[in-house]
Amino acid sequence: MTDLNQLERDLLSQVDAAGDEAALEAVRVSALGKKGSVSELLKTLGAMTPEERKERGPLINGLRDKVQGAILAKKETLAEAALEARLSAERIDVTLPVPEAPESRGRIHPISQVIEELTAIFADMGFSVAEGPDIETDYLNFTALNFPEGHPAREMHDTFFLAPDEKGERKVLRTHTSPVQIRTMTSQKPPIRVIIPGRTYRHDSDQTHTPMFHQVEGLVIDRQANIAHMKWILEEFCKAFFEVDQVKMRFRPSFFPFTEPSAEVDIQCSRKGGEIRFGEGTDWLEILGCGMVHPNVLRNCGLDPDEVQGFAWGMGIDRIAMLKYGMPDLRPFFEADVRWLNHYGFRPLDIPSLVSGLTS
Ligand code: 2NM
Repeated sequence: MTDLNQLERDLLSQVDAAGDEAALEAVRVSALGKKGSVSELLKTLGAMTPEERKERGPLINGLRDKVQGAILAKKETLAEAALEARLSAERIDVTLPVPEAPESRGRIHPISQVIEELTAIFADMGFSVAEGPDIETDYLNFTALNFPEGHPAREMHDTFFLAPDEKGERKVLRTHTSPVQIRTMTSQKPPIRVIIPGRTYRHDSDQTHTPMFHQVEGLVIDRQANIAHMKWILEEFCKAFFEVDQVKMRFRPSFFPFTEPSAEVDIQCSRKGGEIRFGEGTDWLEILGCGMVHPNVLRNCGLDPDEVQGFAWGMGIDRIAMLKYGMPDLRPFFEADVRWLNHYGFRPLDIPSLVSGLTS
């Protein structure tokens, strides 16, 4: 006859030794499965005499209950241990820095950022953006803009000249974005309100000049567009761009071939400890040139100066970017140094707008 005590000790120690759910299941099958040791014992009850059954029955059933209970308890312990192991394996340190996604790791160049900012400001005042080619004809870059042939101003611009085309026409790298104003005035009917941001070129290179630089020019042509309108637009622009409540501006008489009268514009600022602030202080800083469009320029574009008039202005984008973002040197702008771009660049998803803030 099977020694039930021995079998119980064996089975319970097998249950105890099971290291995982699979091992425990194997023990269960070997004891309580169809052909398991305990099941086989239960089957013997049927062939016993009533006396035998009275004695052995409770013992065998008791064994079955004990083994079943032990398996259940072990199952719970194993499940807890498995959960514990998983929790510690999947533990994360929430204080670790989150790696930036590839699409947000790039940086927007300060020039692009400033172009976006000033476009948002002028768009809010009803201006659209016009663009033109970097290589222009001598006519559009100079002649149409009232620079007389052979006038020293053409050389003053330190122009990069290109080989003449098949018609013998002299091409240049545009020295300002003004040729786009000519293109606009000849292709659109007034009222005209455009800004033209873009690359410009002059043969000039030192701490504050690079042979390629950026300008934004503006143009308004209408029946009665006048200097008061121009001063308001420029003042609103400066307040919005430099993000100050008030600016003082000074208009000094100047000369440009394409405007009459012409002015250079300074804004008041304070310089303390190498930091420039606008809207306060006693210093002046030149930031743009402007004027009423010369009647000859209007005529060159097929417009009648007795019918329409207007104003225009131009400023250096690189320079206002340096002023706004405290960048002391112009040269790294165009050196494509990723370290500089990581430091001074802007996040691609922080898009400037007057609603969300130019520099959120
Ligand atoms: C400046 C300053 C003053 C200007 C004038 C024109 C045009 F085509 F309408 F005549 N375009 N840009 C202008 C006027 C540009 O830059 C310092």
